[in-house]
Amino acid sequence: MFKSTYLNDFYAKLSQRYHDQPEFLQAVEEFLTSMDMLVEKDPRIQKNAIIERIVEPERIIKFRVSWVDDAGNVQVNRAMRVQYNSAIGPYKGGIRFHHSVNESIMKFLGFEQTFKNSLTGLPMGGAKGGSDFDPSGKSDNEIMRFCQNYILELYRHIGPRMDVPAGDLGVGAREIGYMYGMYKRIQNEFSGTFTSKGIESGGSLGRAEATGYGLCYFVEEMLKAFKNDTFKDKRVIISGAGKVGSMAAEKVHELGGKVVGMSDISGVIRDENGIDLELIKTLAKTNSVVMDKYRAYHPEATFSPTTKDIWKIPCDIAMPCATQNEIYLDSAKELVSKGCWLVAEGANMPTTIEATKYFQDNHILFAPGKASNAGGVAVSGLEMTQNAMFLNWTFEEVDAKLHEIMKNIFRKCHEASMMYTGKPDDLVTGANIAGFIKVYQAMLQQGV
Ligand code: NDP
Ligand code: 2IT
Repeated sequence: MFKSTYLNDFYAKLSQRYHDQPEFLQAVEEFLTSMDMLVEKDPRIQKNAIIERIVEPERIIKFRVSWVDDAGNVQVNRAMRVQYNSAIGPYKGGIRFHHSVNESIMKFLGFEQTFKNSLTGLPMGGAKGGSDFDPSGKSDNEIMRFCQNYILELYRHIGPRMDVPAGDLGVGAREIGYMYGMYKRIQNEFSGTFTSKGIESGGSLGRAEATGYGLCYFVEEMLKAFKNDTFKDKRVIISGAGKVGSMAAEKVHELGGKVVGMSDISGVIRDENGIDLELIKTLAKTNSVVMDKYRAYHPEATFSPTTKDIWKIPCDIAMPCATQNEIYLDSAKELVSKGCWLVAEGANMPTTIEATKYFQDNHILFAPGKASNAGGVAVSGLEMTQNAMFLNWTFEEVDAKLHEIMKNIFRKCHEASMMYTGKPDDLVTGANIAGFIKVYQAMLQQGV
């Protein structure tokens, strides 16, 4: 599978040990493919067991969360925090609430977060946490009680210089507010231990927009470098109408592109006039799913209840912004056959390894999530800075810093791609190597 026998032996053992963790193995396999040329060139990697160490989380904390629902019944959920790597800064990464959360998913996310955070250039280690608690259909009070009980255990393991959680799938400013409120009560200090907080609670302006906007800034750099082009008049499709997808859509429209398809768990809307984002925002205030309600206001649009039908819509640019493994090989083929020529991941690992390879073999420009969706955690880093300094930057200041960080991430990936593959556009390899090097150097400096 890999050119290096050392990596082949290592991966064979890893896949035996973690045979029941497919998402984790997928993320590691993708990463190791980029390590092939590096381990050959630099024997210190093998000698210091850097790969063996970087692939194992430093610590996994697993716990039970018990809470009482509105009907008075006691409910039990499973939760964990994976503190992956602290070589370059305090553990940092989101919290996910979704029924699918398990150790495999938490580990793949924490692993990728380590390199993503390194790419931002800010001093943040990698982590991820979550629970199989599903906020959809729960009352506000139930969500508050769950979040408070979750923190009753997690508070011991986090802190502004230890581990700083944030939002992710199923966790937004409301959930962060309840968690931070409980944490603050227990610790009796306003330390900003969480990011993506509400603005009044010490959050940063621009954090809510950061992942989606950052994704578009990254794509702008790709368009400029590889096509001497811009978003103007490009047809874009975006899966997921959550925090990342909706903000990406907003920025695409602002930059002159047209979002012609969007999805959520209820299905896919295709609107050749451009998706009505104001309507989606209004519907989202009172509905957990919105796409199935869109046609009542825009009968000219079409709807499909099958989420993967989004990849059948002809487009120039596809932005998967929902969840892992949304684009399998069949959808990749569909996209390419309908004329898509750029894919940029807003979600974490939304493209399978086979689909990614298909895009690369067909010369589709491809932006890997650990680089293209790093804007969210980058502004989380800026939120930590503002909290530490006890001041607030304006939206324009934060957005300008985000823009600069995304340009830098693109430049690092582009340069590493050129240096290690001889190709300018292998951003998968570029992101893996550029993200790895800083963490690796810090691990060498700090000894075993
Ligand atoms: P949200 O919970 O805000 O939104 C997720 C969206 O995806 C919702 O619209 C949800 O629909 C939809 N969705 C979930 N599963 C599917 C599916 N199988 N098909 C179609 N739509 C689906 O999460 P975020 O926007 O925060 O996160 C989205 C992705 O981006 C995740 O992979 C996350 O890890 C990643 N990410 C998030 C960052 C952040 O700062 N928030 C930063 C970097 C990456 P519904 O509401 O109907 O369930
Ligand atoms: O996947 C991600 O980068 C996030 N969910 C954001 C993490 C953060 O700490 O802001």
